[in-house]
Amino acid sequence: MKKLAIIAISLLLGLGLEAKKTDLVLNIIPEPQSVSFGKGEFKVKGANFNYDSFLTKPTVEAIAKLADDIYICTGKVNSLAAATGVNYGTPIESLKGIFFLKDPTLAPEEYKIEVGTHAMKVTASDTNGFLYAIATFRQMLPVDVYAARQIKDKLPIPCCTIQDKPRFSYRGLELDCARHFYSVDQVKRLLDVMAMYKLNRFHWHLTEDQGWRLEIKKYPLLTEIGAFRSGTQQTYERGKNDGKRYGGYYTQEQVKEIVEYAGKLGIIVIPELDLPGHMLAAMASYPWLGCTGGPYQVWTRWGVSDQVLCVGKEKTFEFLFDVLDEICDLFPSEYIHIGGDECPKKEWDRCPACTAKMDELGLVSDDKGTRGQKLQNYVTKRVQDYLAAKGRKIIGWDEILEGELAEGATVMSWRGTTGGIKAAGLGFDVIMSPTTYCYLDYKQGTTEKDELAGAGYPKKGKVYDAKNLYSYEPLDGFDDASAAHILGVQGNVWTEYIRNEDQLYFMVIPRLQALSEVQWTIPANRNYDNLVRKMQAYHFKVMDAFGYNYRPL
Ligand code: TNX
Repeated sequence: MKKLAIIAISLLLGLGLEAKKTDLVLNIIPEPQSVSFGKGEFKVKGANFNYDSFLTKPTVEAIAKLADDIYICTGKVNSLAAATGVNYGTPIESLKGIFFLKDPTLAPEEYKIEVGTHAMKVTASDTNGFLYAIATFRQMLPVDVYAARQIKDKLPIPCCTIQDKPRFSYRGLELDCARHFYSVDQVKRLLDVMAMYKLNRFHWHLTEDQGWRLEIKKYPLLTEIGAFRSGTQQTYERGKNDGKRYGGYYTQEQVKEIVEYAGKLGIIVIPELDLPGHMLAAMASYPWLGCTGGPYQVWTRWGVSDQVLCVGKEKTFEFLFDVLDEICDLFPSEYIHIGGDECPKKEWDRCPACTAKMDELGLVSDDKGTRGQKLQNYVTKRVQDYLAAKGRKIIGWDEILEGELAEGATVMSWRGTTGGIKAAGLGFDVIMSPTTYCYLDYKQGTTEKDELAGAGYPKKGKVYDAKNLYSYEPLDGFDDASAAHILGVQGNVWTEYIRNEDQLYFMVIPRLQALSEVQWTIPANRNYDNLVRKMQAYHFKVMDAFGYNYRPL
């Protein structure tokens, strides 16, 4: 009898242990580089937070925010204090509480989390490393912590060691705030969700044919006139618009606020001044910027305009340099995006000033490129040199590669991957953002909602959903030498058909999470089914808690 009882008890215990084992799944997105589990768990509720004196202010602020959120959730204070007498080398066995300690031997953005039964030890060498450790830490806590809902739980975290670092250093998302305008608070909300998934570059598309969104003190008409259009194309029909005035812009103060906000989240804001095409809003404000002198109108339709900047006139360059001066004062980013995409050369070919410029420069059409393309090369080079003198580098869409591109430029490959492969082969750094995978404005399916918010461009039948994005392998097609030039991957959110936040997040989530694993996770750890599981088990609930819309999987 006794024997039987013992067998039964051990069986039960055994089953219990089995159940515990299957509990040991984390829901972290992007999937970390390595996770190994130990025995037991650490209880976060009421644990003291300690940080060493080497941490930066944003790191300490992020730690304090985490402690606050846990307090709201558990009702028990997690005191915050300077750690004394310990450093990153102190073994976890001799720690009690939660420790944030700088480990200078770790790479930029790398972090490590050790969880023992009595302590958690978090180490990194820089601010971003700690921010990512904290992002991961949060994802090991119940969704309620995000929602700041009281749960009176002990908040157990399984004992484990996580070692993590990004695969690519440039992990971007672009938002087009020109086709549709997003307020300061709305931009901040996007930055928040980017930070949750360890993205670190916000490419801010601020100027377009359909609207100029950045206050420039020297040229006030850019926002007085250029920030507003008289109507908006609402369907896929080019000729029709709703006839309603639409617009908005960011003051320089607001821009500073966003740059600072992003900085605290570990995100660098890269502004885009799209030139010499996509400039109608500026030309409507200052008609002398165009070849014919106008009049021009802020565009009410989508597509590519033949009307582009007149680059035969010096005055146009004065304008560009003045604008870039103000941009450089506002954005500390080393990289400035200068666009360069979709610039038809028709007007240049019949403009006296532009043709005179081509002659003066001795430009001839040959197998390297047309005269027009070479004129664009000249524009790119002048802008590049101007920015270089200010210590800045340029990024341009892959059209800047046509003709001849000067050393030091970074190419953003959007028309598939060929531009990126060619550029890297020539020794240029590249950021991969191919339409085939990374265009978050492309339709994810065939429901009515997909129709409403999705761009009309992609071929019928092709579905650009999270699964398609997830299948993207950025190194495909690159040889080893060229692969070293890939700085990273970016998702683009063009907003011709994305008119509000609801549609925005329907398009962005869960493709953003899929993108984050393409950018961060090593291929061996990528698994789409696991991403779906993590989304269902945890992340959609997080999105609900924060009120982000999404497209269910
Ligand atoms: C192409 S991507 C564009 C954008 C459009 C987008 C729509 C790029 C450099 N240019 O102006 O918004 O397609 O998907």
